Amino acid sequence: MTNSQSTGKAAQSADVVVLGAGPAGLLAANLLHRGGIDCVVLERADRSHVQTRARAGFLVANTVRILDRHGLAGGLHRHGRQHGTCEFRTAEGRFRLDYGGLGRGERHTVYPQQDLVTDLLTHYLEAGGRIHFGTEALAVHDADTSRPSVAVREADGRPGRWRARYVAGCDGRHGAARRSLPPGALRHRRDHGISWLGLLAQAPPSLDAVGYAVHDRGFAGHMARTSEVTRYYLQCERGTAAAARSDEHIWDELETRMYAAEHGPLNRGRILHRGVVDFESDVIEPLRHGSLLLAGDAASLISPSAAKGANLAVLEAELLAQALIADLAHGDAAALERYSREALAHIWRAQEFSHWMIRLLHREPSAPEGESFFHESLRLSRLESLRTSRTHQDWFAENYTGV
Ligand code: RFL
Repeated sequence: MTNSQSTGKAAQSADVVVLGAGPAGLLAANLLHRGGIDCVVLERADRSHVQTRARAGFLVANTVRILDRHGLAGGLHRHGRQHGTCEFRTAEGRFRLDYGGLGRGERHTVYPQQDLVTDLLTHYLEAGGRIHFGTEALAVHDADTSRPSVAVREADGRPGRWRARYVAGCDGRHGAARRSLPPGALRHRRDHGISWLGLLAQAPPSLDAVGYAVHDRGFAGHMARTSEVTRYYLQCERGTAAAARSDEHIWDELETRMYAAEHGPLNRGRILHRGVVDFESDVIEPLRHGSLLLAGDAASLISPSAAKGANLAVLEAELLAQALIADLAHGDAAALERYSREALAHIWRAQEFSHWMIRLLHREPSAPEGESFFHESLRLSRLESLRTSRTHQDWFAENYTGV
């Protein structure tokens, strides 16, 4: 389709059209609007869906610094909780790492993603920012020109079109930005062959640490969200339906894998939400395709094993907004190329650590018959090194709390 095809409605316009109102899109829009750039956010979902979608919770220190720099961290300082300990459990016993006192001495702030999104949205609207909910981007056209456009389905179901100078693709892994990439765009992809059943439970945390349990039956994880809500993870077979197990069966399985008999029972409660995450990672390269730029999950998908996705989204959104402002307001035409290079360096660092965590926490799923003992022994040795080596612990802490 080309620009000239009629949609039956006059095209609307903005210098930057931002696709998606997740952490990446909303932070970019806040900074662009503040930088005097005419921008609009197009979001497929309605406002209440965006503000209640529970996903991430662990924010690294650099994310807090970025939000602080722009006066957007009020909510997380008021309600977020500092977190600096994780506990590894195995059949051999358990050990704790006070990572807040290791490496660079940085901690996590636990603050639910939906609250961060709500804060970013509130700031944006109060500053007079434009956003259209219920507006689905269908495709980005003419990204190889300086006058791209976005075909949309508007909230009333009618087709529409937005013209722009740049399109910021922050619409996640299934968004229109990825679908509109030119044929030459590279997608470096890895399927780890591992899946987690992610659970959100109406139950107080059961330990004052992130819990990582390595068990013969598979991985189990515990992460506090608030004083009343805890996230749990259970490794599951690929293709498992999220609803397949009863709440009771899930709690029994969590207690088995977290060695509750040895280390104490879990606080049980109603399971509020469950969803299966297949561990797939990918990186789109480059992140600039003419007038279309990618950030957040649209740029790179990262498994939740190291809790990096939302943190990368925030980092990339700041870099992208700064590059767009440099280009549009100051004529620095090279800024967007620099954005792609710089963001990719951060993405690959996070991918490497996330991949390392996957290998630490799971049996090697593709180990050929006869090699599983070898892989398993390497994994236990890796854990033992983490338990005993201060150098290894510092390396872990630096990567765990960084992006
Ligand atoms: P989002 O948050 O997916 O937002 C994209 C937005 O785009 C909209 N959209 C469209 N809008 C218009 N037109 C279209 N065609 C559209 N298609 C989609 C969507 O409705 C949505 O509003 O992407 P963004 O901004 O890049 O942010 C990425 C993060 O959300 C993601 O990486 C994290 O949630 C990953 N993640 C975690 N990251 C962390 O840093 N720390 C954590 O503790 C953490 N825990 C997690 C996680 C992800 C999880 N799941 C569900 C995969 C835990 C889980 C279970």
